[in-house]
Amino acid sequence: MLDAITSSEQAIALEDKHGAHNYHPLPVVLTRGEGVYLWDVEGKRYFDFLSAYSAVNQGHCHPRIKASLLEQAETLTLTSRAFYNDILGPYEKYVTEYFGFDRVLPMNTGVEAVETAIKIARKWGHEVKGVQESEATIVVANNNFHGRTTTVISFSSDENARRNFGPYTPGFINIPYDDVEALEKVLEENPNVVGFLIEPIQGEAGVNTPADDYIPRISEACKKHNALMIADEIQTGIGRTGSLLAVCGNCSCEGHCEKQDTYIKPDIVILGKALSGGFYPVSAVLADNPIMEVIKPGQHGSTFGGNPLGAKVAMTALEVIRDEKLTQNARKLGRIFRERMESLVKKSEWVTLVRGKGLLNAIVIDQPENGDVAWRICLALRDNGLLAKPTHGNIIRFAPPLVMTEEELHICCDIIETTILNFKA
Ligand code: IF1
Repeated sequence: MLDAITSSEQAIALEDKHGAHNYHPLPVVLTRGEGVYLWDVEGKRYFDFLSAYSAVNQGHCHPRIKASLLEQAETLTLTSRAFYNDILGPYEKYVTEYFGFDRVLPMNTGVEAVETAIKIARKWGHEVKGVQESEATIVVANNNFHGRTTTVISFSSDENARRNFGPYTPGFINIPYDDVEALEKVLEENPNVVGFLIEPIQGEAGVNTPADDYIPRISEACKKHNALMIADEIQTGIGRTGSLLAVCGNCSCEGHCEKQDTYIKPDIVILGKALSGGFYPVSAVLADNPIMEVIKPGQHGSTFGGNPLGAKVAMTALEVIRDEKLTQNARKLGRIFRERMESLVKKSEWVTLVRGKGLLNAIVIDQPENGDVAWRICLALRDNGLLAKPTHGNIIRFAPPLVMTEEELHICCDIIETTILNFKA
């Protein structure tokens, strides 16, 4: 029988005793979510400013996605890909048209989709580009975050995520982020480079936002050297940054926006998180025929990938983004949020900088190395009814669900401002 939780302490104690200690959560125990709100087990209400790391762009327990999940759960949940099902095909048509690619390869978690993209790029390199077997090399950026598998942590620069998990997977070259010259150099020197795996904005690194021309210039460099541009849009994609994909640049049209001149089309796009609105792990790799066709039957797959429950949920989650104009809302509210934070930077001794795009933003806290000011500000924000989490010690990421209203956003900015202006070290 499941223990009934009656207090935060009890829930925290149970996790502490029986769970692996692979996380250090902010002490708050949540029991319910609706839209932009979360409630803890004591009944206190919070504004969610993390959105489960951008997985609930559509807001918690979105009624349309919930209805879709319940309906499909009563009909058919899993067949494996040994047989066809009647939801996968319609979903594949929908998601490829939505993002403007020929084909999709459905997976479950984000990192599985990253692994899938790496496998596709390597196979393409060996079979199409003509790189000698086992020589395919993928370029990645320093301070990347692409997930937790042994291959993906092999090219992480986060020692905590990497140390003692070796031996590491070879075949990756790290270069500085937001440095086109470094990419051009590595492409010129290494004919075995088959792809450049990149986050259009580095989430884990603290919403590290590159120069405006970074994305178009890396796309050009990849084209010139016949290497695939692989965009990890797991965190930045699906409306979060005020465009459907962060690589869409300054366009906030409702679908894929190939017709816009600001749109850079990567060779491979990786999606996860908000693809299901937080209901279910659904991820996807998108590419056009000349690339995706290197994968033949039996060469890649997953028991749950492409299951009818996930496919149905994903289709509805994407419809919600479009129908509720959440991309456009993220763009509008993001501008207001950064304006409000800019004014806080001027008023507060603690906040030195705000950066980001759409509703993926962060403030930088002026604190000494190994200080705990940002952590304690997050505890104070929690006490004042707003949940956010520090990253890299002194950076606080702010990423509310995209269903927030302008009025709610101002209330949240008031909470952040009051909390920080009243904060004492
Ligand atoms: C954790 C951060 C966010 C991602 C990008 C792939 C994945 C992620 C760009 C893997 C996942 C997560 C996972 C979560 C913490 C988190 C995170 F703080 F580490 F950076 F979101 F900001 N590519 N991001 O951001 O997707 O396999 O997890 O579905 O604790 O690992 P996944």
